[in-house]
Amino acid sequence: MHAGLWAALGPLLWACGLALQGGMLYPQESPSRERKELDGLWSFRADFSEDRRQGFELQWYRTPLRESGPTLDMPVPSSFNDVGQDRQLRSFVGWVWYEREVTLPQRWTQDLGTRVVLRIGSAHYHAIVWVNGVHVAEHEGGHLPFEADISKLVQSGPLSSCRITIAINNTLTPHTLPPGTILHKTDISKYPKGYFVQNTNFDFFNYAGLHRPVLLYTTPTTYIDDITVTTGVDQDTGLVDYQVSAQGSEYFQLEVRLLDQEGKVVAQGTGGRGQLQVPNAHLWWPYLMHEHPAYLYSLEVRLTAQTAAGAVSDFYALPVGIRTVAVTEHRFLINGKPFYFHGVNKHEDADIRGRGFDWPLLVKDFNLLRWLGANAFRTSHYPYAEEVMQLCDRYGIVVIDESPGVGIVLAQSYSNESLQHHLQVMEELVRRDKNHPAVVMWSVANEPASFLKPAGYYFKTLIAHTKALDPSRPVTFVTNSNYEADLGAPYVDVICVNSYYSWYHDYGHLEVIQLHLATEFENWYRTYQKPIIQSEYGAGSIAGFHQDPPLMFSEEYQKGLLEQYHLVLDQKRKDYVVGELIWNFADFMTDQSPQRVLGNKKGIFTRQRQPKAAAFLLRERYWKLANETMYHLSAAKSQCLENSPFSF
Ligand code: GCB
Repeated sequence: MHAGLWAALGPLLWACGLALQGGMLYPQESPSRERKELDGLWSFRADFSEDRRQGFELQWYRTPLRESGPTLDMPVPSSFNDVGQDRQLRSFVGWVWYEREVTLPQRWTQDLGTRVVLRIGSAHYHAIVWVNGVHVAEHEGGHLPFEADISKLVQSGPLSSCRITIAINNTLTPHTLPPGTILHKTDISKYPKGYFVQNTNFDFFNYAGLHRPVLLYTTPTTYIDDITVTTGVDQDTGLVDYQVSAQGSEYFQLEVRLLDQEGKVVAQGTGGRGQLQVPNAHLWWPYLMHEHPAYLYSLEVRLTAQTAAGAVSDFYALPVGIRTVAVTEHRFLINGKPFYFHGVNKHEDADIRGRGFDWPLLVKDFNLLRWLGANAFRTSHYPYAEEVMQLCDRYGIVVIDESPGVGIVLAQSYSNESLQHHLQVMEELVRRDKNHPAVVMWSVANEPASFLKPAGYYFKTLIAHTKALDPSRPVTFVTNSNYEADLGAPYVDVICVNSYYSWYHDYGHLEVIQLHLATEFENWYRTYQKPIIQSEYGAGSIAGFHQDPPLMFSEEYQKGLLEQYHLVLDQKRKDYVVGELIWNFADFMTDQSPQRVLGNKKGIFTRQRQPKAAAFLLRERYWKLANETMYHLSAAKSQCLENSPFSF
């Protein structure tokens, strides 16, 4: 949080039971830090008992899991749903148990000057963690990291290994994000005793498990806990405001150095906060907006402290992109230049691994984004893995960073309990992603029932809180409401609107799109005078289905629908439309329903990342948009040609 604001708001947030303790710096190796990844096979058991609580009653965390019953091998990271052949496990709702024995380096268990931390990148949804049978952490929320300092546990005995047990429950309630409800079917003439199903109001499969890397890392016992960087530009000088906090001792010194990509020190400072000035700074530009996009400096932070055990040092290097973001009545500006989002909405979703993090998939997706000429995506509908955000920084792919606030449609989900949780999730999200130059806007929700009465207060509070946490970025939520009924719209900086003309209504009638869309844009702009992003639009198509004249679900219909949208977008982007994000990058899995054919087929790529006809259409359009609208374009394009493995 910005220092001044923290001073003003901190006590208030604490009073509300909010404000997180400690930072959440991405674990990295440095001369003072080590890490040990725990990816691979874990032991696993789903608790199929009627109330799903047998694991707690029999204390499965007390002894190795294999001693309390049969276990399965479960890969981490991965969703547990699609790796097996068991239909009941695929749709399981309740507690599942993961366990892993880890051998620790001797130094970690014997050197009392070493702090050992267990970090879980994401456990969907509610997780409880034990180490050697001792409770060490509990976390709610399926898409953000959490940690436990386990030094005392691993340093207290002769053991050179530890046993990590993680119980995870994917049950959603009206107060979780996303919300959901459990429906008990009590008519025993039709359903077995105790039968229940989970209902949700979002359109993706509720994958569960340990979705992101689990790891152990070390720091010294006096350590750099958090770093916050915001950047500005004054003519040719880059301004880097930094704030560093430390834990473990009150007596320490901090030194910071900013290095350019050649390793040259361009600015330095001392103390916990300050401003670094970088003459002739290389700015961080989005992909296709500059001949050298995504320039990253490295902020090297060094802590030194005198402790009872002697001198201690800690080092952390944070990538820093110097850039500014601003919103006017009709433009979105990056480094003072109009920026037009031409990109996609994604999901973390793939065959077999479900929502599990996977490097080959990640690299493939970024190669496809660059092939497409996409300069942006929205993390629909939850925060993505930290490794994804890091690649966005490195490649210059601009991000609208969305919370898991999707499917907020029940009145109960606007209660104070829900709001408090949503505020907490925004804090966790901002804490994790605040230093990524690629993140240019926060999205607090997707398609909430923002016409319901409590929505006005809810979004006013949520957006104000997010802005207080991070005054350097605009805030929005994504709506599909009518402009007149939307009670949250007055509080957003940018109107992000989803529409599905000629798909969910006027089926097959592509000819109505232009009028519908133009009227809608005009209404929103006249009412709010804020820039607009077409944050979703699209049509389903089944790869290989062809029909001419186009019929729904053919590749031709998907293409034809996009073309109609593009005609209007081309008109309105001259005025106040500042972006278009296709729904969706790739086909993805959903719950089963008569509307979905093995998932949602609105991808321009298949789930296996092969292009449909629409991908070629968009590729042509995005490169054309880059040519027309981007700053210093000719230079940018030749640079891309040089650097890219593809021919454009
Ligand atoms: C939407 C939702 C998205 C759905 C999409 C669709 O408005 O935001 O989650 O998947 O429509 O395909 O219906």
